[in-house]
Amino acid sequence: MVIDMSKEDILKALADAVIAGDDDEAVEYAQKALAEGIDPQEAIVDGLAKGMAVMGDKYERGEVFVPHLMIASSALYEGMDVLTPHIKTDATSRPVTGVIGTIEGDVHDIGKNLVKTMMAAAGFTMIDLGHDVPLENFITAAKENKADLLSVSALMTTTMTGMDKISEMLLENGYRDSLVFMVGGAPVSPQYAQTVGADGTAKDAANAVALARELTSKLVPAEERWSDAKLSVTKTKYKDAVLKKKAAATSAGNVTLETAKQVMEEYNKVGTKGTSKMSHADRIFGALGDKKVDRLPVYPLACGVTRKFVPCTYKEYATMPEKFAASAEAAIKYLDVDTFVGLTDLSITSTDIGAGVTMPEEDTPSATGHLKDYEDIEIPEVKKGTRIYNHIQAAKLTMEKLHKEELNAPFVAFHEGPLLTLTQAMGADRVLHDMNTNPGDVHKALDKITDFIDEISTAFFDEGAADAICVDNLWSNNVIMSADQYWEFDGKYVYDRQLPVFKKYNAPYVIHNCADAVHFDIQIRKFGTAMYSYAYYEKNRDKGSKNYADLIPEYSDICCMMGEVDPIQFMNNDEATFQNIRNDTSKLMDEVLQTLKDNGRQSKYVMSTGCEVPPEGSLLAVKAMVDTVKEVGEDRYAKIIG
Ligand code: B12
Repeated sequence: MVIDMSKEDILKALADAVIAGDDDEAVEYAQKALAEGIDPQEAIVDGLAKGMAVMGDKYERGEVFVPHLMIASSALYEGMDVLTPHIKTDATSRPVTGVIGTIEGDVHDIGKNLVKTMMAAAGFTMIDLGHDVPLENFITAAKENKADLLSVSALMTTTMTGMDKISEMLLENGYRDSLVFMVGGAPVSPQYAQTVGADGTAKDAANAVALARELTSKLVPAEERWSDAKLSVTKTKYKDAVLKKKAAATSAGNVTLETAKQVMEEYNKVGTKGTSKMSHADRIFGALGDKKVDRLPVYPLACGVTRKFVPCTYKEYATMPEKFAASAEAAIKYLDVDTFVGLTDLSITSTDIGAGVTMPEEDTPSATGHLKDYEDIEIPEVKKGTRIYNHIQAAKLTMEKLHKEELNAPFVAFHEGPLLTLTQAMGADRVLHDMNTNPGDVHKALDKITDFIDEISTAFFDEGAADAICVDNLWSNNVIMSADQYWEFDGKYVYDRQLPVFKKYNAPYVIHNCADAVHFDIQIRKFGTAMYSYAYYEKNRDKGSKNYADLIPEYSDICCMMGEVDPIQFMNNDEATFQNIRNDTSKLMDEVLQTLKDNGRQSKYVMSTGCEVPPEGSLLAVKAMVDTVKEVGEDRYAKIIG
């Protein structure tokens, strides 16, 4: 019961409720504010939002993590739900109205949610369209709400191109001058924002709010901007610009298929480049064991992209064992890579425990239909009818093909780890939130899921379906959670329950993690991981993103690292890109070899990309990387390692 509080006390209590993430208190003090006649707008801005700002600052300093922000934002919204209906609005003083969403084909929504929350805390009315939003929905929602601001988020190079289409639709419909158009997400640069004709971008939520405030403050009243007359003038004004955009977008062709054909043609004419002194298997296992090799092994994570050698669709690659195996075989044959990692998508295990999956014909399947309750999780047996069973059959077939004498390449099977499976099944925002508010249920679910994961690894081993298994333990990301929290909700399940299975089969533990600032001490040192596929983000170096120069000295006594050429550039199919890839690969190889030498190692590194090459990427670009290692690798190896 709250009584006798000054206005300042109530505002402070509202801020504290958000900081503590206490939904009930946020509601209670919001009601108290109304009862005491405090202006609801003031209660939001000087109360709730102040609390959110404190949490935002702590997040920037690395003192709290994404789950804490989510809990704080839940309290913020509870309080706002009470206060917002009481805000007096007229046409001229209405709060900034923003539409936000993550673009079609993209399920990443953590960053988008943070931007939405911070904007709401700044007093904006935010209409959230969610993730995987069809492009036209952005346009319709903007018009229906006479929006001041349209904020579009994308986390993948493959989906960010939708921003240009949204821009085109804004011009075409005559809406462009009626709102501020902002784009954002990790791959979006200020240059890209400019190219698509957006008004701006920001690297994080706090900067997004500042920019949105500045840009929307210059707008004339909504009724004026969205009047039919204004829209019709704008439509005419941009007629030429629309035609130009449409012309530029005319079919770029199927890059993956075209480049696959070219690589095959070259192979049929001249075979593969270079002479090999060692087999693929000897080279990969050599690097794993730090033995002397002829050159460093190479494998850009060209998983689904090699389906175009078959050719087959991504859906077929992800669901039909013979297509999957044929893609792997073709990768070794035509590209001459040293291994194949059997990644199709990250939603196999979550589909099997009951979640929904979207399966586009030519893109990576994604987990979309989340379960309602943790109790809805049903662990199946690894048998016919499950996606993982199918995946194991695909792996068995691949083993037969890759072990043929002329190829002799090791196959690395791939499956999701415990926390990744759970976040895919329930939704990441839900799980990250519940880790703090409802940890018991999260642990119960993880407990069940770990049994399933262990059963899967066991089945791969028993069936002889892999030379090694790579587990995606994605959530070890120090922006998203602390080392302690990672340990509690993923690490200890891996350590106590998964690793004994790998030990039983005397198999190396291999991890793939494309996050930006990983808790390597747990994932490598504590787990005793034998091989680690990592991504490096130069711009997040200050936040803890690490490269070969950090990782080899620290972990090469136990672990063979595998990274870090940026896979995003493989989307482009032009000579300048190939040259960049050649330069990056060559430079990385020299520096890695020198660092290995300086640390008394002989070969513990695989030249790779930090994450998989996008499904629509260029196979000529992949070939440029592989050929560079093959052409100069032996010489450099001999020169530096001896
Ligand atoms: C977590 C994660 C996932 C989770 C997402 C869960 C969720 N609900 O969001 C899951 C496991 C589902 C996932 C799936 C996949 N992922 Co993922 N994932 C990541 C990861 C590790 C972190 C992203 C994140 O949440 N960061 C933390 C938040 C706080 O930061 P943020 O999103 O950048 O947002 C901030 C800013 O960008 C900005 N911002 C964001 N939006 C906006 C909007 C506006 C208007 C403005 C102004 C600013 C702004 O403000 C935000 C807050 O400060 C990234 C790697 C990375 N470091 O980015 C890969 C990454 C994005 N994923 C990647 C890939 C490839 C995939 C998959 C295809 C993997 C697969 N084979 O299945 C699938 C995609 C499925 C699909 N169709 O979408 C690649 C994308 C590569 C590419 N082609 O561009 C990345 C970059 C990893 C890599 N190194 O290659 N992933």
